[in-house]
Amino acid sequence: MTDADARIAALFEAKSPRGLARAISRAESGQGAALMHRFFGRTGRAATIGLTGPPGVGKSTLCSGLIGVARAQGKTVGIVSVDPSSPFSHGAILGDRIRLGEHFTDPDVFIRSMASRGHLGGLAGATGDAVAFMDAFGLDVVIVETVGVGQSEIEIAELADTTLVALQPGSGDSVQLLKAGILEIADVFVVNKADHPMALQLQREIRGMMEMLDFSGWVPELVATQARENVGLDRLWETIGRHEAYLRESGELARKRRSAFAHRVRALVLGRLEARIAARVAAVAQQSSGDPYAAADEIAAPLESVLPEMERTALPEPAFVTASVKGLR
Ligand SMILES: Nc1nc2c(ncn2[C@@H]2O[C@H](COP(=O)(O)OP(=O)(O)OP(=O)(O)O)[C@@H](O)[C@H]2O)c(=O)[nH]1
Ligand SMILES: [Mg+2]
Repeated sequence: MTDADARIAALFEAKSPRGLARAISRAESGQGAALMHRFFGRTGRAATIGLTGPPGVGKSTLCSGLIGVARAQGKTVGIVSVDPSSPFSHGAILGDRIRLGEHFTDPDVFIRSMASRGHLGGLAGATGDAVAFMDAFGLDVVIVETVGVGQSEIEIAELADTTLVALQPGSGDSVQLLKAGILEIADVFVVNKADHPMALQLQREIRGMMEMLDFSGWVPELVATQARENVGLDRLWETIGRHEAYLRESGELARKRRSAFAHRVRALVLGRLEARIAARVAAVAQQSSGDPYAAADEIAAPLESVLPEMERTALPEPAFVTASVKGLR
């Protein structure tokens, strides 16, 4: 452990939020390994909640509401707000400062905005580390907010115990949801902006789509909220609590966390390999006159000889996918 890490670790031990903030910064710059070795053993206590949904649906406002409910119960809260599309997060930080207003000055609420692009292991790397450090620090609840733009919401479902998918009425074709694979990852659907005239219609559409699926175990619940007016947040919190209880009682929690662990390991390993082969891929692509398979062989064959026992096996089904389309299986 370097001197810098030792100083951070001492602050962290002393429960200083600066220690936590710096540990996350180390992880963001790809240098969090030593601190993670030190503190990972303390993780596993926090309830982790992923909150995803399209831009502007009200995720930050919902976060603010959930913080309010959790704080009223005396729980400490960590928020990781991820912008998966940008290497910079200044805009996101300013936006969240407005939405999360009062909570910014609460010493029992720790808020961190981060960009995830370009970090080792992508979202799973940087965000996963931030969640783990908050958990090890002793925060009771950790919420990860991320804009749903393709892969990011799937990643959140891999990492969090409970995944909330927020949707807003009147935003268009519900078939988009099906195609985006969002139905399969939601433990709880949040129809926010329930004051909107199309809100009931959206709830009907979600229920209609759920009828086309078979669920093994937990059946996603639907909660309508008006985050800006603080309506429905208690119910949402109760629903999250029910899902957590279900995970614990069914033994699903342990399975899910093992799967999350594997996901992070895979992302870190692939991230390291990617960094090492990037230059070679570019060089081979420049020179190659053959097809992509031949070019890939040129790079991968030496690696495969180092990992001789590596067999082609099907990737395991992620633990968070518990729904299947009726009639397909
Ligand atoms: N009408 C209505 N507006 C709401 C409600 N909840 C939030 N809003 C508004 O929706 C806008 C977006 O809210 P945010 O909480 O920033 O949404 P977000 O999903 O975090 O947005 P990004 O992080 O930019 O993707 C704000 O103007 C909120 O005041 C609600 O229940 N009803
Ligand atoms: Mg937001």
